[in-house]
Amino acid sequence: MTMIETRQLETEARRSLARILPRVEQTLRRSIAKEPQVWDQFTTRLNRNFPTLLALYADVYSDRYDLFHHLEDLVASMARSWFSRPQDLRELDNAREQDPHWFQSNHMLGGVCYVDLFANDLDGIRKKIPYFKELGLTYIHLMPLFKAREGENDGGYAVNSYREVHPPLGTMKELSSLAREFRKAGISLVLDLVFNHTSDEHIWAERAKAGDEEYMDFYRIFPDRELPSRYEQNLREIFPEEHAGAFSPFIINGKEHWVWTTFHSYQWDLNYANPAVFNRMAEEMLFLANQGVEVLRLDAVAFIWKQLGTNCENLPQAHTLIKAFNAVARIASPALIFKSEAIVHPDEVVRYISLEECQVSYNPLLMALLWNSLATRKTRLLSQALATRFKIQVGTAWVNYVRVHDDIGWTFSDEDATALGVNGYDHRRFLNEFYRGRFPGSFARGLPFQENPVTGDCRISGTCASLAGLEKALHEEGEKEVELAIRRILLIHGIVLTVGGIPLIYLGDEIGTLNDYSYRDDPARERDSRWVHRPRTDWEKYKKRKNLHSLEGHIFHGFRSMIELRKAQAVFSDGELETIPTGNDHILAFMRTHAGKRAVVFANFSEVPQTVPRRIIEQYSITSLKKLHGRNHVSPKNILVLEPLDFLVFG
Ligand code: OTU
Repeated sequence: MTMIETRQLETEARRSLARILPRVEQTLRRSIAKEPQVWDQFTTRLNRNFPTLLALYADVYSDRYDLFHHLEDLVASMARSWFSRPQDLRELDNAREQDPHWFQSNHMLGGVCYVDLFANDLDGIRKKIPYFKELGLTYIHLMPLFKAREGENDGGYAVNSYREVHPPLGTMKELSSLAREFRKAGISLVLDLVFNHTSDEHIWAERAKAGDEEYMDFYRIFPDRELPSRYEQNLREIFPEEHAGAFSPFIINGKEHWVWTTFHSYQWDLNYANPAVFNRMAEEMLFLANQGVEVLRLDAVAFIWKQLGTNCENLPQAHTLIKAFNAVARIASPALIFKSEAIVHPDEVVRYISLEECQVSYNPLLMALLWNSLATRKTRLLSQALATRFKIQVGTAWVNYVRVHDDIGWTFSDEDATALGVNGYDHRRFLNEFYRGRFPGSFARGLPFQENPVTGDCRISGTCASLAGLEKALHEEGEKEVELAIRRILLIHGIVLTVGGIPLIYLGDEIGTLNDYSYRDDPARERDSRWVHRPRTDWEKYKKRKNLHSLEGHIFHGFRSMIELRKAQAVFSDGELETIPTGNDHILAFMRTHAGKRAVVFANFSEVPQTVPRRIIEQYSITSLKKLHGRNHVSPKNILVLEPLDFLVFG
């Protein structure tokens, strides 16, 4: 934007606020009289960020004759929300504005779990805070806990109300006091903002079903198949096993209509072409922020804007809307940051990451390529990805993980694979065969998810331990294979803990939890294999974590020693990563640098010993570093042999 455009925008913003603020002030006159300083805080941040918000909002909605009405409505919502924001969160706002990179510290460690599966309810989660502190968590993502439809609800991603906790789990009051307890324990609460869709039982959808035109315009509803069929010519099918295409039939006002349902039929995509949808979802976002949520996981960000003739993923307006939500947060909940959930081509994933959009993002490419390296025992794709796709905007951070509640999708770039002589389509077929345990010599026990016989697409479900070979080893093989499986679990988590960014552990993986096949007996879950890796926590297993002779203790001890290593070394906070070309395809090697400190990591992805070439030892002066983790030392002749599946750190 040129200087003149900026000045024009600032003038426009000032004029708009001059018209809007007196009316908003009038509606809040009693609150302002009671807390004038709170109004001053609000107007200070509003004046600072409104030009940005106005530009973004107008960019999407400038064709609306009622733009100004919706803009005023949005400012009023932000003002009301700011006055409702608890004082301790306003103090957190100030602290985070002073320390905007708080989440880049090497002390950060994330955990994710379902409230009911991990500890029955919110009170149960509260009682696990001592365990979260023992593990070293500073970030806890509680899977969707909002009031959801009964029966099938996509693991809570079909939300009936963002204002209520799903009754069996507790209440919103309990959630906000839990968030306060987490903060006292140095743990940031992370929740989902499921903002691409609501359940078909959300009040907005109920009103639409009753034929209320205002709420029918909250969704993408068509009177016949004409436009849906045209859209579908370019759309991906996300849940083909549940319904073909991206639309589902519903009777509205006694007539059949077609509703946009990217995911399950009971998940209705919201219509962000309607500014009222943006404004209402902004209110839900600020409501959750005022409960003490510090990071919102923006679910299915890629899908929120639709345009005929495109694949309706990752469109420019989707980015503009997320930046507008970010600007709303800067004004009315400054401590809040966004985590992008875009499981798409790596070129697109990185476009969601910036201080103005999503400050942090899942790193699905690293996740997929860690499993690729375990299966192929080769690290070229992984090393290439770290060298060419790991660096992101200063001040932002990856959330690095080996798996979460979802399926594993092979989202590497075909162009990158071709550059290494690998055919992307064929290689995905191999990986799906391997992780289903159907490829000769596979150690994995995973299940297919949303297999699409037409396109050949398939994703994989499974816990870390079952995909890494522990399930097969325990049931069919011996001690040696059990040890190798444990090393695979620790190897890929070791990389996640040292590569940079926020490491995220699916809770249960730190004690080697295996697949749970009981979901097959539950009619609401039997068709979704992702429930195989969402087992109910076995606290008897957790009790063994202190017994080093137990399997759980062996794995837990391995996690704890790597977590302590990360927290002890500032070099593992933000900073640089440089891949080291060892010339040995079985070894991944990289150097981390930060504030004059450096650390070198070697990871052997094969089940046989591998030697690091002497020239590497000398070129990177490894002998001048201390060995911080792993089984072997550098020999006097500068020879370093990595044991099978070993993970070594020098620093
Ligand atoms: C997300 O999923 C959630 O993580 C899934 O648990 C939900 O089923 C889904 O949205 C609908 O809310 O948005 O970027 O492949 O990995 O749909 C893609 C299935 C998503 C999920 C994918 C992902």
